[in-house]
Amino acid sequence: MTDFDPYHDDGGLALQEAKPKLKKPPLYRVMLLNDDFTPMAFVVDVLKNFFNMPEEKATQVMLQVHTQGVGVCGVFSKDVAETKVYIVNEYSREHHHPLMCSMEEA
Ligand code: TYC
Repeated sequence: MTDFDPYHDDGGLALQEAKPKLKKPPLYRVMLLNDDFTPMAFVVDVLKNFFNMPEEKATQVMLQVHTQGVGVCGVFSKDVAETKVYIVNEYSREHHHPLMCSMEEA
């Protein structure tokens, strides 16, 4: 590959390759926080209905939150994460439960 190539002669100038400019967009973890009042069954329903978890997985995540204080519902693009947080918090508020959903960069 060291032979002279008349079609790709840089005339002695070293050309810097352009760096790819597009970075992958950041992802966000959506989490549920524990509290002392929201019924366990309500949390399981939230995980099933808004995060498409089957009953067993929803129960496992709910118990994780209950015992550890916080648990991950899923990882999403910023827009999707913001929407999930908003609709879960609205839904909880409408049902008079203090359940809190939040997000952080993954
Ligand atoms: N700690 C609640 C209770 O004992 C249950 C609960 C679980 C609440 C998960 C919030 O994100 C939560 N009823």
